[in-house]
Amino acid sequence: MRSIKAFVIAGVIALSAGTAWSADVKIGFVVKQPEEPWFQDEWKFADQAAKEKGFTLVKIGAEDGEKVQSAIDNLGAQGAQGFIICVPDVKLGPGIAAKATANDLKLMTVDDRLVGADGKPLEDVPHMGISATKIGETVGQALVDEIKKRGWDMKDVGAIRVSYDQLPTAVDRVEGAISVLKTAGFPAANIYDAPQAKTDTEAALNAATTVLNKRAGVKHWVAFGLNDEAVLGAVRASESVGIPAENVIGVGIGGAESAINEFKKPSPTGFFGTVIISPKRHGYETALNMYEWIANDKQPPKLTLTAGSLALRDDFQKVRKDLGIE
Ligand code: FCA
Repeated sequence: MRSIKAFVIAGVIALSAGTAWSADVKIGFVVKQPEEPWFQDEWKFADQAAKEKGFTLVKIGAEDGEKVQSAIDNLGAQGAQGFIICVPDVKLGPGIAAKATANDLKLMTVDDRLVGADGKPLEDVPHMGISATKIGETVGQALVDEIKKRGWDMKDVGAIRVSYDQLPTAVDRVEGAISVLKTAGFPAANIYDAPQAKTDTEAALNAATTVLNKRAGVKHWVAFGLNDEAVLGAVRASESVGIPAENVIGVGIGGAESAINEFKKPSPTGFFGTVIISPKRHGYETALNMYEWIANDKQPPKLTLTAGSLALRDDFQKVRKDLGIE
């Protein structure tokens, strides 16, 4: 009798320890630009994973290296077991990895992959990013198709490469676009670099305005960059210098609210299309991977690259529907 009772009690303790465990899991989700719709969406989907699995998600915006450092210490102090991060600067890689280890936190990156002192990716840190070159090529192809459709002579077209070359995924994206443009006969000399100081619309607007002012004689323009914000900046710049919308073809990457709002405007702007990428995979799946790692010791894949789908002003609703997005 006694032993049965002891057995039952032991069972109850084991059970309650098991249920307490998932509630004890705390995961950080740190992003470099919390105001950007893409990151808002990532957080939204990470929250969904937290709700489903019953863990706590701590969302932190960290726009610079110092904020990243204090975010990690903060997560450590509140007893989190791991975090997912999209860093403001990939060169912070070794410092972030060291700080995570010091705080006994598991580390995964999303969107932007950490690099070491040699500029090579930190391959031990599990990462989910977009298939940047391929998605850039999709952008380039969309531009080429539309240039042809409008009957523009490529030698009369200028291309704004809104660039952020300190970020490898940004380089891969724009170079993907450029390779397709060049193969289609677009003159390399007509591609103008517009380096942005930050990856937001305002910085892109400033960078593109400089290019447009220098090349005031160019009639037709195409624009591409790291994300929708970059291309929106270039489109806003073209408007501010008085270039009619029909003379501009901008194709972004993202497909979040900033792009959708643009498509919904009653008269078309130069923002012609976007390659829709998946905040659900980047938010929900990374959070779930981290949870499995902490709770069940299941290692996340070292590298996952997600795909994109081209959506134009005319068909974005259908593309979103096909992708299962509202
Ligand atoms: C980078 C960009 C974001 C988004 C993400 C997938 O972090 O800055 O806008 O495109 O990659």
